[in-house]
Amino acid sequence: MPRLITVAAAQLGPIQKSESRSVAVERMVRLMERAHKRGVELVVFPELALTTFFPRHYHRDIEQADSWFENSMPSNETVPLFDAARRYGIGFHLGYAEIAHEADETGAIRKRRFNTSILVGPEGDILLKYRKVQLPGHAEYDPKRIVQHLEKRYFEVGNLGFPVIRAPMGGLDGINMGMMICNDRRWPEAWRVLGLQSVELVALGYNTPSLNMEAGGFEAHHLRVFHSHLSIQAGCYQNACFAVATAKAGTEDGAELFGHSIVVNPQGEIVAMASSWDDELITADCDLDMCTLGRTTIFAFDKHRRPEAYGRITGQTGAVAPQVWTKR
Ligand code: CDT
Repeated sequence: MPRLITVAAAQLGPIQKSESRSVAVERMVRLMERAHKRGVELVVFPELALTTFFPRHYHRDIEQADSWFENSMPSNETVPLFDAARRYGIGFHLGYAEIAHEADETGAIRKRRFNTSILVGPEGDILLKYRKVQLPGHAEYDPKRIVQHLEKRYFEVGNLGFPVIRAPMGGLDGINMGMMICNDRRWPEAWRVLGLQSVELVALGYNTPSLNMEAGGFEAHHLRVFHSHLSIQAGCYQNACFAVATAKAGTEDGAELFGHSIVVNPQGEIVAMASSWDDELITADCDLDMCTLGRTTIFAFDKHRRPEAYGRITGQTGAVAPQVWTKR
C-alpha cells in the first residue's frame, strides 16, 4: 500500500497594512473549505500569514511593532483555523509573528519576538513549533532601500533548531514532518539538519519580494523565482523529501511579492505550481514511499556522509581566504 497524502499549498494574495487578522483568517478558512472539497489532508499557509509582511515597515520603538505579533496561539482571531481543521479533519501549517515571555541564554525571563510557524494536526493539536533561524535583511532603517526588510530588527534568531516530528496526518499513522521559513530554504545546512532526522515532508512559507533591494549588484527579475525554486528542488532531491512551499503573492503596501508557490517531490521535480498572484490552492498527491529511493541509494547518509571532512560547516561562519599557490 503506497503511503499517500494529499497536500495543498494555500497561497495568499496580498494582505494590506490596514487589513485585520480576521479578514485574513476568513480567507484562509475559505481555502481550507476548498481544500476539504478536493480531498486535501494537509494545508500549508505562508510565512507571517495573518498580516501584511510588516518587516517592510520601520518602527523606531520596537514595542510599537507589537500589534503585528501574536501573544497566544490559538488566539480569538485564529481559533477559526483550528475549528476548521477539526471540522474538515485536515492539518495545517501557519506562519506568524510570536511574542513569548521566556528565559533567554542568561536565564532571564523577558519578552522575546520570533518569526514562527506551527504544524497543527487534524484534531487541532499543535504538533510542532519552529522559529526562523536564517533571518535576512537588516536591523536599522536603511535610507538606500526603497523598501525596508527589518527582520533582524523585529525578530531574534530562532532557538528551537530545525525539529522534525513523526505524527499522524491524513490517513497515515505517521509522517516525518519539519518546517522552514522563507530565507531558510536557501541554506543547504537547514535542509541537511532536517534530512538527518529522516524528514519526509517539509512545510515552508515565504514572503519574497520580486525585486532585490539590497542594491549590491544587478539581479535579473526572472532569477528571483528561479533561485527560490532551485533551492527548494535541490533541498528535496538531496534529502529525499517532499516540500510544500507556499508564498504570499502580489502587491502588498505597494511592494511586490513573487508568489510561484510549489510542491516538490524527492526527485526534485515541481509537481504543482501556482500561477496567480492571489489566493490560490494548488494540490498534489504525495507518495511518501518515493523518499525511500534517494535515502537508500545515492543519499544513504549512514553509508556515504563524511562528517570528519565537514568541520568547517559548523566550525566557522564567514568564508576564509584560501591558501595561495606558489610555484616551487
Ligand atoms: N521573508 C524572507 O525571508 N524573505 C527573503 C528575502 C530577503 S531580501 C532581504 C527570502 O530569502 O526570500
